[in-house]
Amino acid sequence: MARLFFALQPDARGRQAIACSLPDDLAAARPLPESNLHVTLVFLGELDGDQETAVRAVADEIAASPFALCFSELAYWPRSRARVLVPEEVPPAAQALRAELARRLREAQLPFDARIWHPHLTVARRARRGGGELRAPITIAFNDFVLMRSRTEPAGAVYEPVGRWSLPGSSGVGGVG
Ligand code: 2AM
Repeated sequence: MARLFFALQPDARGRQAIACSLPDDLAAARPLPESNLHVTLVFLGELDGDQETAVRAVADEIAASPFALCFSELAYWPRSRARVLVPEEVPPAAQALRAELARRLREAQLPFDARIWHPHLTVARRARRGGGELRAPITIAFNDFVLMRSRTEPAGAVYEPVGRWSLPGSSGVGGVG
């Protein structure tokens, strides 16, 4: 069994933009390591090997366009005690990617969290109210999406991409990486 979710992963340039724009004071005990930064597209949960194979087949069928997200707000979400980057707006291509994944997962009778999608990028956990503001809005281009595996280590969750699919019109690569 593996705990899996589809996500958007900022590339090196995106991670750099985030690092440059975050305030020094995040008001949080646990900033996320750069390698963990992502926007969840669809949370799947614990899947067995057959389900993971079926999920990969769903991803193979996706035809969606690349897009950019502009994060202008560093919010505090009290329920998850997280500091999160929230996009100014969700472009139609991003909504279409999420909708197509959800539709095909439903058709394949695969389990996923079907609640309304609130795209966000968590930058710190165990946070409290307060802390600094973003120095500048952050625009990140996404040319692919990934299947991420989550493992719980003593120091916190570790997320690892175990599959990558390019969005047409981009020069992304298939396979793991
Ligand atoms: P979060 O960053 O707001 O905690 C791995 O757990 C990723 O999936 C995290 O980005 C988490 O969001 C997200 N996620 C979305 N729905 C979830 C759910 N139902 N259970 C756990 N994590 C979920």
